[in-house]
Amino acid sequence: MKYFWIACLVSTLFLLSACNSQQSITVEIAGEDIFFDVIDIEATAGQPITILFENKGTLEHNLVFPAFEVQTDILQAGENTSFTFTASEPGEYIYICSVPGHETLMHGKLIVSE
Ligand SMILES: [Cu+2]
Repeated sequence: MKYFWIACLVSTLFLLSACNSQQSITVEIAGEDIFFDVIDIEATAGQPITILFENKGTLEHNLVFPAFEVQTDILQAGENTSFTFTASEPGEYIYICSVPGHETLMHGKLIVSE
């Protein structure tokens, strides 16, 4: 009988965690010369988003979400970094490389649904 209650507790906890839509996502994005290898990210509102950014090019690159005022430092070739933020409102948000001259080719879009 003791195991029955333990099994109930474990399955309840499992179901609760499975129902949690706020589980974080992690997205790996590489900066190349000169484009991002990922140009579409999908998330739900309130979901923490971790960006793992690596500069796989030979030029300097960074990654900026202007709407959230989050950005990486400008990375040299081979460097990587990460940051986490949350988009609380549904919408479409661009991300860019803000190194002068790169934005027109280096941009992507985060789509946040309800
Ligand atoms: Cu760049």
